[in-house]
Amino acid sequence: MMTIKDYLKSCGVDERGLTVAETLVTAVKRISNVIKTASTGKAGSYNIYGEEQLALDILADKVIQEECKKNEYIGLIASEELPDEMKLSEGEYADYAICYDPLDGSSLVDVNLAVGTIFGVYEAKTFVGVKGNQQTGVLIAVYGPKTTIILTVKQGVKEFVMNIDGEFVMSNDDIKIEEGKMFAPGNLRAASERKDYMELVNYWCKEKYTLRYSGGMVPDINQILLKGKGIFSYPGYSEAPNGKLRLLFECAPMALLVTQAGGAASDGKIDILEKVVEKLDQRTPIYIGSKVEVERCCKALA
Ligand code: P6P
Repeated sequence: MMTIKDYLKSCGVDERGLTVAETLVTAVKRISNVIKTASTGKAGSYNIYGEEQLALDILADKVIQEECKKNEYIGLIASEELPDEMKLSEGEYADYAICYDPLDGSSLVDVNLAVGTIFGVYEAKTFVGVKGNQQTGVLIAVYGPKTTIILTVKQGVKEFVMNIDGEFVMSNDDIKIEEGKMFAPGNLRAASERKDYMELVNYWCKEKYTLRYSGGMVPDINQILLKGKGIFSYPGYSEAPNGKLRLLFECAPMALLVTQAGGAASDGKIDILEKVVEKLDQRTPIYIGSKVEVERCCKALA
């Protein structure tokens, strides 16, 4: 059974890159354990988005920081839970920059639903000014009945499952997104004031699309990747003109995975991977999944 290291070596990833992947996988293993045992109470603090942080958010962020600080090739990190990017090293080899959402949808742990971690990997000295298509790789973890990792180094998309020994072995070597009637309509509250969104959701309903929405972006898009079809939408509206999801930490990494699997991702006008990160906390509307469905969203919602 192919391990993550075997696969990355087969893609030509060098020794430095292999250690970066190992760092992220170690963090995932630790977070997977933490979720099962730690308290899910509130941390009594707030992130820069004004969202109350849960003890798990802080714990997951701490785990990732600890692991990244051990790797001399990681010079910069940025976390959805931290106020700004953080330089870890000025070393001449510290070329890697890791941005991450340590535990996306953490409040879902309270009701025992799946959550995830999102890592975007760049070779950069700051995240300001990057575009999603400059990511050299993306790795997401899905903490569900199984702990799985889906990753790309821009040579397609592969899934690995954590086995009884805590090792990740390849479980899907050909993730492809085609077309199909499945939808994950986020921010439905926007339909109350946006006629265009109400009409689009009505279209999906009238056409008997299967509804698959959990409230967790990672498991919801993981489902589109593994089922090979579907659309996840999260538009803006008067209270949040650019929606809720973050370009750097959530949308750009997920866009690279889905695009690499043959799907698409747009903000309604331009490809998510072409959007410049002007601010680390920048939000963006996102329509991501099967190409035809993304085009449908762009036509209906632009
Ligand atoms: P809503 C979770 O809090 C999250 O950031 C994403 O994982 C998810 O897609 C979205 O918010 C859910 O938002 O408006 O449905 O609660």
